[in-house]
Amino acid sequence: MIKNQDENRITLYFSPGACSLAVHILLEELGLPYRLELVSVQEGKTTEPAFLKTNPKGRVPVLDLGGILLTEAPAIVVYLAKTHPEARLLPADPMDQFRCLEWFNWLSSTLHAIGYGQLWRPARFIHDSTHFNAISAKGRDNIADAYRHIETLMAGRSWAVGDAYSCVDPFLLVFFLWGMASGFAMQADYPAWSDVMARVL
Ligand SMILES: N[C@@H](CCC(=O)N[C@@H](CS)C(=O)NCC(=O)O)C(=O)O
Repeated sequence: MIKNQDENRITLYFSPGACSLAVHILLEELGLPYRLELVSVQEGKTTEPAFLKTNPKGRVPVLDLGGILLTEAPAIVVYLAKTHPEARLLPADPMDQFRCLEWFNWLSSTLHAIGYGQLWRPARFIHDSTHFNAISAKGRDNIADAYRHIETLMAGRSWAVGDAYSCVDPFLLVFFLWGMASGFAMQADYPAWSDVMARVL
């Protein structure tokens, strides 16, 4: 049994603009009752002892399912998709389901943890602060490489996976919005991706 029996007790720990946005979108789409717990990344709240008791990894999102805690955005969105099959947030075709996992793994690791980690959190990669700018610059290049790849994958598509909206699409929106916030020319340089994201919005 994976379905939470008490959907009135869902709490999303989130930070505005963070990857928790993908979970937030899906909770809204599913029409589930939930409460929000703000843990501002900008204000360093994810590193405070009170929150580390909830998630020792010091990251949002966390979904509290009435006492059962789930972390990692891809795990949470797949949980929501699997426990609400009527919403068809995961494709029916098994190969397309693996395609979703392929997207999640690559977005979380290569783009999020490495690319954006280097750009925004160079201190995670080296102690010597004199190299921070160089690491951030390399992060920007890595993000641009990943964005080019996303654009290639999006060419001629309406949605990221298969022929319908899936839980991958709002996750991709997070990285699209981060691109806008980081000065990438999203519409001009990534028109196919922009079209899919306009559909998501
Ligand atoms: N692998 C995690 C990454 C979560 C993550 O890095 N969240 C960021 C916000 S997008 C965060 O909480 N950062 C807090 C910090 O860096 O202190 C996931 O996919 O949920």
